[in-house]
Amino acid sequence: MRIDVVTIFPEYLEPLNVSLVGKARVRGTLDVRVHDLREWTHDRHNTVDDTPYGGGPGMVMKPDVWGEALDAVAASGEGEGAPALVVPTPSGRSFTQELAVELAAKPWLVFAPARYEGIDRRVIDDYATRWEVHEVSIGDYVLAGGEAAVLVITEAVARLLPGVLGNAESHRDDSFAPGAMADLLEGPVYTKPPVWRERGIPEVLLSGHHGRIARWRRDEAFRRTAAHRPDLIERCDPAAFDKHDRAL
Ligand code: 6GU
Repeated sequence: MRIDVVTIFPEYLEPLNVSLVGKARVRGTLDVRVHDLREWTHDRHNTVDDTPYGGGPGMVMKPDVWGEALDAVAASGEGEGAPALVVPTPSGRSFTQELAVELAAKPWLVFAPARYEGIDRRVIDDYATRWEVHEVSIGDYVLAGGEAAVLVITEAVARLLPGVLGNAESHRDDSFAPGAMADLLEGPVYTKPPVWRERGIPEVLLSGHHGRIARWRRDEAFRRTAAHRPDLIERCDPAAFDKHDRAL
């Protein structure tokens, strides 16, 4: 997969050199290219923003600069087809594991994170006539810019690429992964030593009884979900639990 990021803060994307995403880049699974938006300015001050039409606070990112930048990035991938454009914005649709899976299937993503009050609307409207465009929010809070969202989305997508996680099974019980545990958060996990600060391990985990262990994990996941995310309990399918238990 190829990922391009156009930003006025290229340094903000340095974490893409670290850990899972950094390793995927070194191995060639992921081709990440970070570009400074100001490369496509023409004035002495490298202006990327201007005052909003209709008045109001803040500044709006200029369409001409973004247009040149996105055209140049697209041209650098001649023959690869059109990329999917991802625009992080608090007014986008919610980023979910489902969208991460959808984006992980694309050969090429271009991220356009905004600062200030956002990008001139005509940019999104223009590219949407030729490219697939996803306006995405990573949660119900406001960040100073979309760069942190690019890090979040890239990590969620990269770990789904074939060969990036050491163990394909690692996906299976993920909170929000499809299957019998869909819509449940993961319960607690334990490792050695068996006693730490006088705290032991739940007996069932030492029993070697795989069916009982799976059932216990499901119950713990349910308990945790009810406590932290009652909204997810509403969505879950009791028939999936029965099927899960019959498989044990
Ligand atoms: Cl994607 N951008 C900004 N600026 N704020 C956010 C966000 C994105 N998602 C949630 N809050």
